[in-house]
Amino acid sequence: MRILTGRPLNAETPTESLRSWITANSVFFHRNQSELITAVSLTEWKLTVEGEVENPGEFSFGEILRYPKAICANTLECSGNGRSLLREKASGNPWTIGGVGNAVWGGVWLKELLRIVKPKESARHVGFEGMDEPYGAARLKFIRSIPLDKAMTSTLLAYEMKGEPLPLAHGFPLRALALGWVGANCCKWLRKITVLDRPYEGHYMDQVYRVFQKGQDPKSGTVVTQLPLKSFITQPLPGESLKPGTIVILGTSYGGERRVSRVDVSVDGGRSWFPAEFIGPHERFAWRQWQYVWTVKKRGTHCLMARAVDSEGNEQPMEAHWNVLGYGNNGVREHAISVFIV
Ligand SMILES: Nc1nc2c(c(=O)[nH]1)N[C@H]1C(S)=C(S)[C@@H](COP(=O)(O)O)O[C@H]1N2
Ligand SMILES: [Mo]
Repeated sequence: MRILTGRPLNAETPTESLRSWITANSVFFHRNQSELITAVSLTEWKLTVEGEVENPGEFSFGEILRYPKAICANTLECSGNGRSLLREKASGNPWTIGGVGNAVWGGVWLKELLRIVKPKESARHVGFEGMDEPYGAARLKFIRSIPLDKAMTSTLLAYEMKGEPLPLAHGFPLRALALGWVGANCCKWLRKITVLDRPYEGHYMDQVYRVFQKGQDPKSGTVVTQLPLKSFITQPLPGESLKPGTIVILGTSYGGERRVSRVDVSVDGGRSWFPAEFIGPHERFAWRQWQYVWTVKKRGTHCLMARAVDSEGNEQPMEAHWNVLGYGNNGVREHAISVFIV
């Protein structure tokens, strides 16, 4: 993996490992605000659910396992993925394209637990708190909340990743997955869920994970929610030298809660476009892999691009909308790659 920072651990998936529909657990990207949890005792672990509810309570791991098991494919992406490709620099971890991965997760629907604790009329948001302890004197805890509607319709509490117990680095024993939404909404090492009458207020809600411009108060920016509509090329690699003949261009495409319905590929820097062919599974919240078979005779530099279109006809933008923290870089040009036919 490509390590961006060692403490906290932030590392991206190598491009070769993004070519299959399932990303192997061993190379799934890491994104942390705090020190990694090194051990969790399942017998001592419990999940507290409280706040604006009629029946606050605690759930042991055994109790969680007694709820009907749900299985769901979901592509998880860090909102900063692609940041280092932006033409104007933005602050944050320098992700290229590997701050994303797809897995089949097993767990329990959050709505099942919420039904037990019964949110009150006043309930609007659901806050998540993990076991990780923050760095620094400010001791800012990574606590974030999502709207009650998202929590009730499409949020999984996952304890399995690709049929294995959730790996420690990815949130063992239980993590939230707001399906189709960026990683910041997917709290790892869950220990407390608080139902709130408004969005949680705190550093990780108000100062970051918002889209804002220079001179603008971060708090007035939009909160990052679903993944941007995006596609990118995973084969060949940028700068690769290839022989003339048949070249299989591989890539992926996703759009959070949107459905990707087409991906177009250009091999001439965006002058002409041809539809790619989808390959592999097609699941609601998971990426769609695609291929484009390119026959090339002309030697020299070729600029390859991919562009996703969703079921409502929205197109991936040629250039992403820049923001101070560089979130959601889905620009076609920013993701273009050059290869050499020698
Ligand atoms: N408790 C906790 N949960 C967290 C984080 C964290 O630092 N602490 N980081 C979030 C962010 S920003 C992302 S992108 C995802 C990354 O999940 P992964 O490390 O399993 O890939 O976890 C999210 N959940
Ligand atoms: Mo993230």
